[in-house]
Amino acid sequence: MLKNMEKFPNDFVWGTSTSSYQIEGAHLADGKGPSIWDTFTQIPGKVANGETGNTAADHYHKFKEDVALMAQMGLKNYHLSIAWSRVQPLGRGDANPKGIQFYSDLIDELIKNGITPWINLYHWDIPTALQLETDGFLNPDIADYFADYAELCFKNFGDRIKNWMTFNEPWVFSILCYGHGVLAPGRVSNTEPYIVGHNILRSHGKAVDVYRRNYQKEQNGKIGIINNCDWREPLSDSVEDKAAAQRSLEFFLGWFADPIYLGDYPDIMKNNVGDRLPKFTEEDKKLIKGSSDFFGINHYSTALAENAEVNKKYEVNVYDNGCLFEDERVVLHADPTWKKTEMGWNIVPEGLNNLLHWIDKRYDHPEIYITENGVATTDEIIEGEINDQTRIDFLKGYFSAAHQAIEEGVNLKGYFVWSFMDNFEWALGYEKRFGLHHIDFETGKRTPKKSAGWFKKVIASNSI
Ligand code: PNW
Repeated sequence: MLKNMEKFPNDFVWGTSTSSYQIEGAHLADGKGPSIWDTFTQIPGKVANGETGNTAADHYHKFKEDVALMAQMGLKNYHLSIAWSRVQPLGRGDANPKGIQFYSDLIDELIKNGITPWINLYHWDIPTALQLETDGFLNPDIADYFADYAELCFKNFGDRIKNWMTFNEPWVFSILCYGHGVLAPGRVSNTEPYIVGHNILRSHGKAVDVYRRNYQKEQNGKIGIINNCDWREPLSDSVEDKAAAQRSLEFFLGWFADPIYLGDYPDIMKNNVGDRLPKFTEEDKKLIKGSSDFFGINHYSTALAENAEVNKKYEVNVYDNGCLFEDERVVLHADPTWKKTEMGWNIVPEGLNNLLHWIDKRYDHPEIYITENGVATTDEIIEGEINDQTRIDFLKGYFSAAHQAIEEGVNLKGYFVWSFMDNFEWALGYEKRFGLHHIDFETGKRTPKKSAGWFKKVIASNSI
């Protein structure tokens, strides 16, 4: 027998993930306000081939067809995000009844098909009006606006939602959106990422407080946040490189998870970032510490970490997942034997196992959900079929690493594959396909890939 068939625990949650701007389209339909992605995609040069999410996979109009495809593959859990500007077009003030109706109908359709919705409130698409009028996440007042928006969602959907997530990947929204400027709103700064990150944590804390005080008891759900982190292996056995790997993990994940689980930013960040790292007030700390019922983690890759000599110039590739290089002082490398995905990301399944253990130890054995993991592949339709064996192999490797972590005692409760369907891959447009379902972006036609059939069997047998 193979390693006892790699059976997962009976209550293990298998699911898939998507996000609003990447799939919905209908960008100004039925009273929706523009978000910063609607604005950003209009700036020439920001997105590959000048593409936009104006139509995307047109999920807004095709959601029933999509839910039917989910049911067809035996999916029991689906993680989606709500577009803030669809339910509250200006980011504050009046709600948009048609936007609320859309998500309400989608939730009902999922439940009717035996699929549990997991809802993330923010996947990088703040309403443009709020951004322009208040500076969005640079302004501390965002915590109040976000908590109001969150409450609107708890009120309207909370009777049917048991799993809430406040933010997807604060690290990306801080570093790639405000540090390197490759994603909306495209700002480049070495100060703003820390302010934005700080205000995300404060907004998260406030929204969780509203939920816990006014809704959690009655609605009987859980609430948390989704962080992302790749694994860091030291480049060599030297003390310096080992410290570099640890430092890199603290800058990547510790930045957001330490305040929530340990009460403040990692010391290494306070040291290296100095005055540019904001400080929490006692009131902030009270709201943030202990504010996650589970640990959501998105994981895609691994890199080797080398200690950087201060003042030496290095090439920094943003999609290599560096932080702000001069603060982190780590240079990333790849082992030449590693295979890479279409994104250029290293495929290293044991990195997931290592990361899960790191989280387990540092944050005292939390309940963990992998809220995203997946791979971009070149998918060709041949006689109506898409044989994405590379995706299956990738997922097999990572599922197996997750299984090993569970056997070794990590409290991993679930795994969501990114993504249910091909979608708008941000600055890279439509070329990078992460879906278990192929989308023809010209016609809107959906085709399950071979990996969808394979994942169906994993779900049904609860084993790899
Ligand atoms: C995640 N990085 O983004 C997002 O949550 C998804 O919206 C996205 O489609 C998916 O991963 C695939 O890219 C990331 O550079 C983007 O480290 C960039 C990085 C990580 C995650």
